[in-house]
Amino acid sequence: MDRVAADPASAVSETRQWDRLMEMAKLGAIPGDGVNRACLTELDRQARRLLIAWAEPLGLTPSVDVIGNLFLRMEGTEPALAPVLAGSHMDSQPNGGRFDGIWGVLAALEAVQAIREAGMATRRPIEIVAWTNEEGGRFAPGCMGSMAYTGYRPPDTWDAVTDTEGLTFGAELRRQLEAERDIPRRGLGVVDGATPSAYVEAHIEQGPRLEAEDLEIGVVTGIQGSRWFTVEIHGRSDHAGTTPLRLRKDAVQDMLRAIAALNALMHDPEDVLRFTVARIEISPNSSNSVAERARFSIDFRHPDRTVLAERGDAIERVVKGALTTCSATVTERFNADPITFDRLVRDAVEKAARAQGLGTLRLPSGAFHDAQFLARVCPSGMIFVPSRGGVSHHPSEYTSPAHLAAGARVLAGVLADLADR
Ligand code: HGY
Ligand code: MN
Ligand code: MN
Repeated sequence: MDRVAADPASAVSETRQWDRLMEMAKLGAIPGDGVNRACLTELDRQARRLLIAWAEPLGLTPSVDVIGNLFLRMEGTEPALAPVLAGSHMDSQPNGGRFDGIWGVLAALEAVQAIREAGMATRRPIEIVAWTNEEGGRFAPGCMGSMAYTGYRPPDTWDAVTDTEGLTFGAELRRQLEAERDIPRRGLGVVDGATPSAYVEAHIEQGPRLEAEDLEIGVVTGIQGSRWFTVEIHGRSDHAGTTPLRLRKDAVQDMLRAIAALNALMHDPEDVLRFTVARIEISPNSSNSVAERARFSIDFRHPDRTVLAERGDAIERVVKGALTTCSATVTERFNADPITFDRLVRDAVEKAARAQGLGTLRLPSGAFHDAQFLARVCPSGMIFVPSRGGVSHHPSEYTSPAHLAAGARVLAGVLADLADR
């Protein structure tokens, strides 16, 4: 077919993409149009099988690596060339929406299908990827699949991490790999010498800016840094009725003092810094026994690596300085530097959006993504589409079929462009 005439964007189907998204949203559906589909669960495995069932008839070949990242490869005319990678994650938050992550995977499928239906054969192979455990909701931290794939952390780093049922990541990963033993295995990306030529991730904005400025496409300039910690306060369990306060080692009371001190450390009048405590576990968690242990999560983010270093490194000192009767252990779980995306992909996104006559906005991402780690090993970038009301990590998360189709059209144009360079 005449290559000039081939226009993959015009072969993108809004309906097909939307129908697939709604089909996927049934797997883990929760009230309010939400989704709860944690990584390495039966629901996750059903979603992966559904994706493969849509991809194989297109001639895409599935494979899985040692940490469960799932790949669907469309061969290029020059198979030996490094592939262009496109995708996102399929796992959701426990009280999540129908679009976070999964749209990026289905947009990649839609874009590759459109490239084929436009009769294009790209030089480079294109691989669609679904990363393992981007959210970190069931097993903290997030981005385990992309951190392992890029060599940022060894794949067995998190084997002993447990979920709220006490199941370990390592055991649940082995269960998943066993359940998918029929899917061909592959090496671990960059670690095993297979660095992609570029990576593109389509994702909902999860913020208000595109909608507020009535623009369809976000050309993502970079991602702010994130640091996650677990703080464990150790006290002593006592009888709530008989133990005088002066004799108590109350882990909850000291936790409150520690969080108040951290709020002071993290105070930012410009409201750029993000500090969140959202997961608290108390033991023995009984109303008439003084708490002997209080464990809480810290999610700390900022675009400036100096702020991340200075305030993040002060957390342990500030926590321990706030305690009156208990002791504490502070463990860092996740540390992702702020990154700036490469001009190559950024400009390709801008060019593809302009070719569609779409309005673009250059903006950084407040959320982290697997692209944050791919950016360390190859030219990477992201395409945002508007989120209604800027809402995400909530069942009411919504992006219109038209905006999602526009995003897939841009992704198709970017992939066709990069896969021919
Ligand atoms: O937490 C994040 O930034 C991502 O949405 N998982
Ligand atoms: Mn996401
Ligand atoms: Mn998310």
